[in-house]
Order: sequence, then C-alpha cells, then structure tokens
Amino acid sequence: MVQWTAEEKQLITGLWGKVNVAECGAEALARLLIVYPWTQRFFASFGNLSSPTAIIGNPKVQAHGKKVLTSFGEAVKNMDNIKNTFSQLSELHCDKLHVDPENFRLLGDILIIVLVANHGKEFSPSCQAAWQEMVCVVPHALAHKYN
Ligand code: HNI
Repeated sequence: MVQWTAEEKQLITGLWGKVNVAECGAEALARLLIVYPWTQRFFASFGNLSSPTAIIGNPKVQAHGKKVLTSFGEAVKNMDNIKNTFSQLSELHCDKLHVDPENFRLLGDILIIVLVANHGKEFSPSCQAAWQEMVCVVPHALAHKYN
C-alpha cells in the first residue's frame, strides 16, 4: 500500500478539483480506443468505432469515458483505501468483463497525457510524479481480484 505524503495528496486533489471529468474522461477513453485499437473489442455494443472521428464523436464512448473517470475520482477521495474502494469493480472487470489488467495501465498512461494536454500549466513535474503513482495504484487495485 502506498503511504501518500501530505504534499502528494495536496497535489493530486488540487489538480483533480480543476479537472473537467466529462471532457477528460471522454478524451481519455477515445484515445485509448484509437491508440490501442484492440481495446475496441470490449465495446462492441457501443456502435460506430470505425475511425478516430467516429470514436471521438460517439456519445456512448463519451458517456462511458465520463463514467470511468468519475470512478477514478473515487480513488482520489479514498487515497488511503484504494484497494477496498475498487474491490467490486475489480471483480466486475475480472469475472464478467474479462478485461486484461494491462489495459488499465494503458488507460492510466493515456490519462497522464490528457492531463498534460488540458492542464499543462498546473501539471508541474511534482504533480505529475504524484499522478504517475496514482495511475499505477488504481490499475493495481482493479487487478487485485484477478487470479
Ligand atoms: Ni471499466 C464498466 C471503471 C478501465 C472496460 N468500468 C465500468 C464501470 C466503471 C468502470 C465504473 C461501470 C460499472 C457498472 O456499470 O457497474 N474501468 C473503470 C476504471 C478503469 C476502467 C476506474 C481504469 C482506470 N474498463 C477499463 C478498461 C477497459 C474497461 C481499460 C477495457 C479496455 N469497463 C469496461 C467495460 C465495461 C466497464 C467493457 C462495461 C461497459 C458497458 O456498459 O457495457
């Protein structure tokens, strides 16, 4: 378990308070589907994913991206208890959805890129360092129930 310092907590929650979850969530999921096209197979029910333009404009991708990033926010609110916070979601992604946990890490890397793109000025190197740890801890927690 990560022992967050007060400064790391401040850096993470401080930036999170400025993030537009709907916009950044939609962008992150769209980028995941475009940059790592094999991830599209989990979203076959989402309709048209035939091109980057279709993916970015797809309302189901946008809504789901918002849902995923909102859920990521639960980690920000429960930084000392991330594993328990995601235990049900870990079961869901493992038992029902069969998502390879490597994909959580890919989404984490994409999220960092989206945060740089949208919050470059506030995203100082130390802020990135704290977030980089966050996008490691969340996938770890989501992968916890896999065996
Ligand atoms: Ni994920 C559903 C959270 C990464 C594929 N996912 C959810 C839901 C949440 C969620 C919340 C909705 C659950 C419910 O309906 O009860 N997902 C998260 C989080 C991350 C993540 C916090 C990582 C940070 N999910 C991924 C990745 C993939 C993924 C990387 C695949 C590449 N998730 C899914 C699929 C669903 C899903 C598929 C079901 C979608 C649907 O509605 O059909």
